[in-house]
Amino acid sequence: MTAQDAKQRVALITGVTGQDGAYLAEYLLGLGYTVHGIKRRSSSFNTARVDHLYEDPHTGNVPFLMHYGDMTDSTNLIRLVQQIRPTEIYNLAAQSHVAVSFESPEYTANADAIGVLRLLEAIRILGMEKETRFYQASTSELYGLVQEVPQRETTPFYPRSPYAAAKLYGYWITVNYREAYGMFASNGILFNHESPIRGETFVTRKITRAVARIETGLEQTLYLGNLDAKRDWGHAKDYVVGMHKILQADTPDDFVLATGETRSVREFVELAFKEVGGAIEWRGKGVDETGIDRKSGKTVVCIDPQYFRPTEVDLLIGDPSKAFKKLGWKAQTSLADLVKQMVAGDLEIARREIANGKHAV
Ligand code: NDP
Ligand code: GDR
Repeated sequence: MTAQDAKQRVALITGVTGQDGAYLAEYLLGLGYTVHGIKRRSSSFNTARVDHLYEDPHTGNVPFLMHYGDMTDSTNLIRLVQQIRPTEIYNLAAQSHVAVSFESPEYTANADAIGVLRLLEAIRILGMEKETRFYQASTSELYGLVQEVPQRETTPFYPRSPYAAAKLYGYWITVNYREAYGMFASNGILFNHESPIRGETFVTRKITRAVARIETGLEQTLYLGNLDAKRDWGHAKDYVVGMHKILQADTPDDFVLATGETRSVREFVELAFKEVGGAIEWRGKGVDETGIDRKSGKTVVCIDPQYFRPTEVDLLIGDPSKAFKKLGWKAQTSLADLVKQMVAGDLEIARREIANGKHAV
């Protein structure tokens, strides 16, 4: 790509205030794109992850702009696509929490399923099918109940939550618009990816945050649900590179992005405590299982059944070989390095809180 090409590239990112949106915006700006992001109206600030990218538009032509919008509002999406005329749309916006989708299934379907349709229709209504490439944030949750391991592009789907069922619609409507209208519309089937800016209620960040807070005395116990679930965890920074590659391919297609390795939640807990010199010894079984830190002799992990899900996804492990062969994409960060970065980030936050007057329990 020449510098001239890059100048004319305009990306629209939905979900720009989320983990992936922030990393992708930064990555595309680095490539010379003009990046537009959609943020939701909120009663408090919700742009912390992208504030460092912001420049005052009054100062002239700035490469990063944000607009209010919502995946549940078609008129808003049509107007934004019309104004921005993006050459690439990355649809990352979603109610992305699996457990929350059991509490808010209808809203999840509206944002995560019909929201995809709204964006695809916006492209079609505006006659931009040949002008705009479309990326859909599909997920390993589509595989759900284990049919085959490792999971690849041809593995049958079996969703296990309202979130996964909504994402299934998003996956297939993307394929359908590609086939029906010749659109460059592709799915990235991404396995779990984490980072120091991961949302605090996803299990990895919940663990690293608790480890930091226990280590600094701000908290005593980490409450978790199913410790046996296994996930293929990578670093979000690596995965946004894959999203971009998917839209630069010669033809639209669907790709698994994963590391090819899997670990249990229990193993993740052990790795995180190891970062602060701890060593977890597990005692008991089921809801009575506890984790004792040999370093302090204290019970630092307990089970709280409220975190169990009505239906669980037991084992995810992806086969990223198609993405490697066709796009040259490969996960770069090891799990050990990811855990190290996340614990270090959360220690910094905990120490800042203490410096600002928060007291240990
Ligand atoms: P986050 O939860 O961090 O971010 C989700 C983003 O979507 C936020 O910007 C959020 O806004 C926005 N959003 C939520 N609902 C709406 C709505 N109705 N209208 C407009 N924006 C909305 O998710 P991630 O960054 O981790 O994930 C990005 C995408 O990739 C999601 O679609 C997710 O389902 C999917 N995915 C994620 C994986 C992962 O492991 N991270 C793996 C596979 C797929 P706000 O900040 O205001 O809440
Ligand atoms: P997941 O991520 O459901 O895989 O979806 P999450 O981190 O929420 O759960 C992973 C596994 O950990 C178990 N678990 C707990 N989970 C949470 N959140 N909190 C707990 O206390 C807890 N205890 C155990 C869960 O039961 C589960 O098995 C993520 C999201 O980013 C989706 O948007 C994305 O599509 C998929 O990853 C791929």
